Amino acid sequence: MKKILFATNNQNKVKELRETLAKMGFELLTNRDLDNPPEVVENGRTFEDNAVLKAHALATYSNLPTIADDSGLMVDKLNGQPGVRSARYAGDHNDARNNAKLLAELGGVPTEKRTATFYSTIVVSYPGKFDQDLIVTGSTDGVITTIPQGENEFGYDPLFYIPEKKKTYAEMTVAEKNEISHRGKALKQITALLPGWLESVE
Ligand code: ITT
Repeated sequence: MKKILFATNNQNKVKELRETLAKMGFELLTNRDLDNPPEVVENGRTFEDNAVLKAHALATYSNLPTIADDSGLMVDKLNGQPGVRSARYAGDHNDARNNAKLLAELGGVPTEKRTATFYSTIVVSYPGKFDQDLIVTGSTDGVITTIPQGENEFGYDPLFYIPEKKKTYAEMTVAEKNEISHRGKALKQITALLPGWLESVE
C-alpha cells in the first residue's frame, strides 16, 4: 500500500478520511505516526493559507505526499465568525467552550437568522513540488441550534443542523456525514483527482 500522510492532530478528521483513502489503496499516516512532528502556526488569512502551511511543513518533514484540511464555521449573523479562528474561538481547541460561546453570541437570535456555512479546504502536496499543490474545497449550509443535539463530540457538530436531513452533524454516522458535509464534498473531489495528480507529480 502507498503511504500518504494526513497532516493533522485531529482524530475526528482522520475518522472521516481513513476509509475512503484505504479503498483507494493508501495507508493513511497522521502526525501521531511521526517522531516529533513540527507544530505549525496557523496564522494564515484563509482556510487555503492554513491548509497549505500544514501540508508544506509536514510534507517537508516526512518526505511523503501530504494531505491537510483546514476548516471552520462561518455564521452569517456573526459576519462570518468564527471562520478561520474556529479552533481557537473561545480557547485553544476547547470544543465545549467554543460551543458555549457560539450559543451565547447567538442568544435570542431566531432560527431563521441562525444560518451558517461550514467550509473545508483540502490541500495535497508532494515533497519538492509545492508549485503543483492539489487544492479542493467543500461547503455545506446549515442552521445553528439553540441546544447541542447528538452524541458525536467533534467540534461544532452538535450545533450544526441540516434541515434537509432533520439532524445535526452529531446525529449522523461518519458515512451519513460524509455524504453531505463540507469535508465529505472536498473528499469526493480528492477521490476523483488524486490518482491522476500523483502520476503527474511523481
Ligand atoms: P488540524 O490538526 O487538522 O489543524 P484542528 O482541529 O486544529 O486540526 P482546524 O485548524 O482546521 O483543525 O480547525 C477547525 C476547527 O473547526 C476544529 O477545531 C473544529 O472545532 C471545527 N471543525 C472543523 N470541521 C468540523 C466538523 O466537521 N465538525 C465539527 N467541527 C469542525
